[in-house]
Amino acid sequence: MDGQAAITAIKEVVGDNGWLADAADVEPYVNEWLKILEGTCQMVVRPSTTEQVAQVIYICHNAGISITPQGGNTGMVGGAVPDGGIVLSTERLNNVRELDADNATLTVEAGCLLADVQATASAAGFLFPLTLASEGSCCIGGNIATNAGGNNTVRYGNTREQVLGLEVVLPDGRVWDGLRGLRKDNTGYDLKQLFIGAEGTLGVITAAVLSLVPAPRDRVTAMATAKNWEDLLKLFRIMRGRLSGSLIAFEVFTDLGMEITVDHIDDAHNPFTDAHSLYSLMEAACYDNEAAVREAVEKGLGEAFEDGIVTDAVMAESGQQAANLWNVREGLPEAQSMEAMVIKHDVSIPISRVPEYVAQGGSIVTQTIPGARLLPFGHMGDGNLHFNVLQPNDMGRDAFLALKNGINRKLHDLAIAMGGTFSAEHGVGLNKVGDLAHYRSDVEIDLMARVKQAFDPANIMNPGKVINVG
Ligand code: FAD
Ligand code: 2HG
Ligand code: ZN
Repeated sequence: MDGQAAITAIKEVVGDNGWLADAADVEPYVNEWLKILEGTCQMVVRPSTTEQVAQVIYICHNAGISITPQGGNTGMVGGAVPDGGIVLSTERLNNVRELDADNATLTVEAGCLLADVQATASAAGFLFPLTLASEGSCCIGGNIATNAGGNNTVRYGNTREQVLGLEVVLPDGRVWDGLRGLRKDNTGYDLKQLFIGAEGTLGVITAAVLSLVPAPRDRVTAMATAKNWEDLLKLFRIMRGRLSGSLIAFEVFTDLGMEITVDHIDDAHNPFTDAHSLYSLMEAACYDNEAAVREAVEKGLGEAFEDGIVTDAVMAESGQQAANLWNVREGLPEAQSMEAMVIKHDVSIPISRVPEYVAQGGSIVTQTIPGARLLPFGHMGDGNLHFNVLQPNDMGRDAFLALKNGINRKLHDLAIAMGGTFSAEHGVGLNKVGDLAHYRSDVEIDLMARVKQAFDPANIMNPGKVINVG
């Protein structure tokens, strides 16, 4: 089938509501929200059933048309930005298929918004623990494809830990039905793990069985301030020691983060009157005895205060106050984009080395881009820092972005030298293909390339992302 006949056939499969080709309609699907990468595609295809996805991919396979899977297009590394071919949007694949309360599982289609997955779990007395600032616009299929991390990794792990089964359309159009809701299943290779975090390079995830946990009866949320990163680490150790599995989030950010978020985000307010260098936002879940968890948080903060580790602290007294504290943290990604052009980093290092990374990384930034504003923040409880660099006020966009590869390499080298990684939770996508090739061993690259070739020998599934083959 030639290219034009294939496009016509795809339109017939999905019907009139299932495709977009006008430039204005296609625009939100080809450009990323960070406004750096701009892509192109022949058409956006929006199938509404797994069977339609399979037929579309079968046609593409036969005609050699490349496919860029896309959920909410909120990714940070350009993985959903197309370079020709079709964008396969999952936005109409958004049914909840089953909630099995006794099994504590939820089976959903890939295009369900993460916020809707959370709400469905919550309505049944469960928690779906994946929590990110983009939850109102990202899709569960995108979360699985990127193995998203977010704010609760310290307690519940990443997306991978929440997935029990998958349904996937393979690059040749076959459907793999792996929708098993089992906690034990040692039957050969665990295929679903290959698709989780593959960023759409091995197939299109169409549905998933998610593992749920009981909803906490209550939460204790507090924000504390500190003078330096060593003290933040000490505070984390105190809270982890007192709360153990009840500690579900330990997030951090700097004074610059507080300043720009309060400036740009309507619902974000600084709960402190004095100026502080560093902030930590912590949350503990209460399953049984709310008073005991609250007391543990109070005692931890009291101990840290007496030892001069924290300089001030507030504890939320209501759900609304807790939400207010979270608004500051959750507003950070958007506030940065409103403030300046940002060169982002998503490194992970052993938690013990976070202060050292910030000190050495800070010197690198100062030397490499004089005048740049450094904004390290993120998920200190799991060792994942967004070591972001904001455009200097007196430097133009293009001049700043020209420095991106150089600063990336230096900060990634530093993370690797400390036993860390260059991508903790955002993935490789398009932006970090060179990093993967540079930092991963020949053995790893060889194995990854062979996995890609085994699943997608024609290289039509999100080509050019994660790993370059052929
Ligand atoms: P997209 O951006 O549409 O796609 C991401 C990748 O997955 C692409 O490679 C795409 O091809 C592939 N893909 C999408 N759907 C499928 C599918 N059904 N089958 C196969 N492949 C598919 N990430 C974190 O890890 N932690 C955070 O705390 C976090 N916070 C964020 C906050 C904001 C404000 C924003 C904008 C983003 C944030 N992200 C975070 C980044 C992003 O990874 C997540 O938002 C989310 O996991 C991406 O989901 P999506 O549906 O938007 O995927
Ligand atoms: C977060 O933790 C996201 O808020 C976004 O991962 C990070 O803006 C960023 O760089
Ligand atoms: Zn993050």
